[in-house]
Amino acid sequence: MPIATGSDASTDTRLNPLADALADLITESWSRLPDLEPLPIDPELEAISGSLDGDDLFIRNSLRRARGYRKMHLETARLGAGLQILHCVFFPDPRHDLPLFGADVVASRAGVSAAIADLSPVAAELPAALSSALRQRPEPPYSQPRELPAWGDIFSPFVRFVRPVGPEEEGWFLDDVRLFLDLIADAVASSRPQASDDPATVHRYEMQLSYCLQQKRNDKTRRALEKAFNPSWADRYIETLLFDDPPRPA
Ligand code: BLA
Repeated sequence: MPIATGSDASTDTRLNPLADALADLITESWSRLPDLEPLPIDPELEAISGSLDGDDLFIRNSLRRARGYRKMHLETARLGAGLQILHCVFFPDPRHDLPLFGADVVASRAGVSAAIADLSPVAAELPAALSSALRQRPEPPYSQPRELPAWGDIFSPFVRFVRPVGPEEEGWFLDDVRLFLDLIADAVASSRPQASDDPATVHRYEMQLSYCLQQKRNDKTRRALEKAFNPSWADRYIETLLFDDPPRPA
């Protein structure tokens, strides 16, 4: 299977309209965060393209950091056989009492099968200001809510996990994500770091580590990557880019 990486990789990288709209929302949102900076990324992982069983295959990865967030990762991918993925995680700096933000959209030729987004806690609960804002959000009547898998105990009670049907429900999901991102922007604006050795910082670091460990139990991600590439490539990608263990706060 021919695979090109880095600057050799070029292909049509548009995705399903919901995934494209979310990618735009996320990049607009992170570009407004204070102290935004690019994070270095292995050129071999930044852009990957090739073909799989005659289908286009590509992955685009962007990495940023900002005040309060040590790593913000957006991936858009097409992994053959019509499988299209948007994957995003904002990993907080554990010195800040800020939630993880995660989103995943999986689409095939049959449409979007999974759209999930959450502000996930790194303490026993989300900060009170976030919970109270989220308790007041609209509850759109999605026709196909989905059940979380067992490893999904890392998500908050406000997680949205649906199979959105049609443009109206996709619009609701975009509104849900917009609210999550706006709440993050507000929380960043007023957040002040605690010391690296503060017990609250250490606990948030441990919670983030366990978030990564639980995400690595999602066999569906691993299998999709193994099929498009191979098991050892998939393992390296998951361990070094998607859910690498957070560095200890120092
Ligand atoms: C499900 N994720 C899936 C599925 C696939 C992928 C193929 C099955 C689709 C379905 O159940 O309808 C594949 N997701 C990928 C791949 C990447 C990816 C290859 O992100 C590559 C980067 N997953 C995440 C994040 C969240 C997440 C950040 O990476 C949530 C914040 C959630 N994906 C998630 C969940 C499921 C899923 C909860 C459903 C799992 C299940 O039902 O067992």
